[in-house]
Amino acid sequence: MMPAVKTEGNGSGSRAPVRSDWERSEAKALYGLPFADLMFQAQSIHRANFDPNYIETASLLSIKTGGCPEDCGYCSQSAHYDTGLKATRLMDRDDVIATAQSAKDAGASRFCMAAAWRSPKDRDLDQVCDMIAAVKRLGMETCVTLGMLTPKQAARLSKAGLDFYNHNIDTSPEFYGRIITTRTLQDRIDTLAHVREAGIKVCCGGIIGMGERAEDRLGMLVLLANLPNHPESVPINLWNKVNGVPVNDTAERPDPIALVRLVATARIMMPKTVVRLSAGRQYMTDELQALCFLAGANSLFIGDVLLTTNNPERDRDAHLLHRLGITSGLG
Ligand code: SAM
Ligand code: DTB
Ligand code: SF4
Repeated sequence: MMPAVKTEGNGSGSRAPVRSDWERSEAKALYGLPFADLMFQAQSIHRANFDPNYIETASLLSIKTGGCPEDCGYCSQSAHYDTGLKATRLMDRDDVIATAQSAKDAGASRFCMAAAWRSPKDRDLDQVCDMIAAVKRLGMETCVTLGMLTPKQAARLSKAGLDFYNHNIDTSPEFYGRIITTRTLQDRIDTLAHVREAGIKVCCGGIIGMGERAEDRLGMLVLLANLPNHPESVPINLWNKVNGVPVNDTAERPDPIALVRLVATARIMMPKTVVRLSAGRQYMTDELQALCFLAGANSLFIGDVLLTTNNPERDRDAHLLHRLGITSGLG
């Protein structure tokens, strides 16, 4: 029997199947194809759905840093570990707006505001809603990541004009419990459903390089691709080293070719999703990033810092994209 497919137009006349019934064996078979065959499939799908010579640029700001009650074993902001990070209060709205304007001037089209909360308190949400409305007035797309949300909170964010909510599944169902114990994968899936229900676009991905197996990375992609709707945006983060967190004991930098294979597999499984090469780009050569773009990655975080860790400098990114003939907010 043929698998269930949803077919969606993409505005370019080409129609690609969007499936939500991926088996892990199928993901493995794609991932294990001879490299040239995998890349050809990924590129064909990429070109049918996106301009292959354009990359989206987003900028991040930590609006409330550190002191987080969750125990995510990779994170500099968890209060469970001594990472040397100083916790801060929620930033002032005017400082956030000024930073968003600078990000826009530097070439970002989306501004992502992140807070180290398990979930927002209602009075915090008032302030974040204000920030969202103000950033939108600058003409930028907005994204926030605030932890778990109730349906009511998601509706409030939607009303404030929020475009995207970032909430990652982080890893495979099997590996998840080795990394986080204070909230379950199901908690995260519930929040994603509330975000969807409120009409906000979903940004959801995960991290590699924490000591998981290739099988876990594929399990993460299968989980993402089998959500009731594919996330509009999938960030793939390479773990950015942070001293003092448990992931240091297991972390292993993935083989660069394995990263390219993973991006290509994500592109094939989620043909209309924007795949963001997120944290960890400072460990990647220009050539590796170029291969990831060929495999279907079409979004980047720009700016010298992510939340608490480093990102490649703007000039390096601008030079790389220029050499590749890729247009973006960087010029
Ligand atoms: N506290 C909120 C939450 O976890 O939902 C939002 C902020 S949290 C920093 C957003 C995501 O950043 C995490 O889910 C994780 O995937 C990613 N992240 C955090 N620390 C990271 C690191 N050191 N390297 C790579 N990605 C990281
Ligand atoms: C995501 O997947 N990556 C971003 C964003 N969502 C919020 C965060 C990366 C954080 C890297 C570690 C840090 O700078 O603290
Ligand atoms: Fe808190 Fe988010 Fe860091 Fe987890 S990833 S410790 S929830 S800030």
